[in-house]
Amino acid sequence: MKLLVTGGAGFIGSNFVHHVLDTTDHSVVVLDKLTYAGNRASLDGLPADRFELVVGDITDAALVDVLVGDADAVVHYAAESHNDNSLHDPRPFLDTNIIGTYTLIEAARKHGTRFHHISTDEVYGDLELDDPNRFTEQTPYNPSSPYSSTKAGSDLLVRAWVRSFGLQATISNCSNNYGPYQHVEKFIPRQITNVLDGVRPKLYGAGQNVRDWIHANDHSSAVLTILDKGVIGETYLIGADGEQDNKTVVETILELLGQPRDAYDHVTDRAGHDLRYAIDSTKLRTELGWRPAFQDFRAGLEDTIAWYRDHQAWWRPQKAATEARYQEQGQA
Ligand code: NAD
Ligand code: TDX
Repeated sequence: MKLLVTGGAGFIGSNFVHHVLDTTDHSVVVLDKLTYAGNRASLDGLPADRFELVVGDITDAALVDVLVGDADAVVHYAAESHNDNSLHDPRPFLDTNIIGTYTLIEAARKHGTRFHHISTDEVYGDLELDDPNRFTEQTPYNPSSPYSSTKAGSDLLVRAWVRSFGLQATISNCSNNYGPYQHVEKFIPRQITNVLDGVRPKLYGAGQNVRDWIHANDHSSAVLTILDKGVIGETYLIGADGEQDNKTVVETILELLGQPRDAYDHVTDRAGHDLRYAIDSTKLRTELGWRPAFQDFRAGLEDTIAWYRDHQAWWRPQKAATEARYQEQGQA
């Protein structure tokens, strides 16, 4: 198959492109605007006969029409993805996440192209710490931030296009990813690179918030499984039973880097900060037979720390500007 991967120069998209080219015969065209979050270097060394990068915007209807018409399937990762940014400047989230998704599904409908929409568990809002339930495909939408509300909006557009226009689409909602190529604005890379720079990690509020961590490779294998065996019109939740509170994650990073476990600072909490996410991925496991390969979060974190230690040329150019932005926002 020839896959069009939007946002393939970002964190999860680039991991997916590497995974596809390593494990299948598919060829890949990436459409990416190379915003501050996109990085050409994340796609270095890929085979030129099976891979192409097109720099462009998913809201560019003429360009999207040509690329979607040329592809066997679209995997749509491109998004504005950072909650903190969405609280300070929501507009790009509306443009890319809503209008960009609309532009893509209009082209996919016109050409009859198979479409897979990548989304997040944040569309479901948050859970209490002691809630015995986790999110399922039946959980009502209840997003909290400008970011998650635009992701929820994009999911609903895809569902409506399936029902009203017969769009050949599936949707997946995944929990928090970690692994190589993640921008240093995000929680885990921010803290790893802070410690490597001799700066104390920054924990929002008391650090009791829980995230359900999954390795980016497991997200990729789940998306390939859905592309292969998913039922058109269905939504699949992707998660690997990786719940951890933020305080424990920071303490583990410090320990793995040989620092005292309490060598971090508390900073101003995020407005509207979701307390806990937790995914029940039973449907994906039982109906499509998917299993995560990374079950040991501490070992996955150790590998991720090693990657950031060994790839300073990849992240250093972004670090100072990212921390300056956090300084302005009072979260440094
Ligand atoms: P990211 O910010 O690292 O990458 C986003 C990519 O999209 C970048 O390469 C950027 O240049 C590109 N992009 C942004 N606007 C564009 C536009 N208008 N046109 C073309 N390209 C554009 O994001 P990520 O963390 O890799 O997330 C990828 C997708 O996965 C998003 O849809 C996000 O909602 C979803 N998701 C992320 C997580 C997570 O933990 N990071 C979890 C679940 C779902
Ligand atoms: O410096 C920090 N300190 C801190 O305590 C940062 C950057 C974050 N945090 C907290 C906030 C969250 O509870 O860590 C947790 C994770 O934060 P982020 O990395 O910003 O991720 P989150 O807001 O949970 O959203 C992520 O997962 C779901 C992705 O960014 C989204 O794109 C995805 O949809």
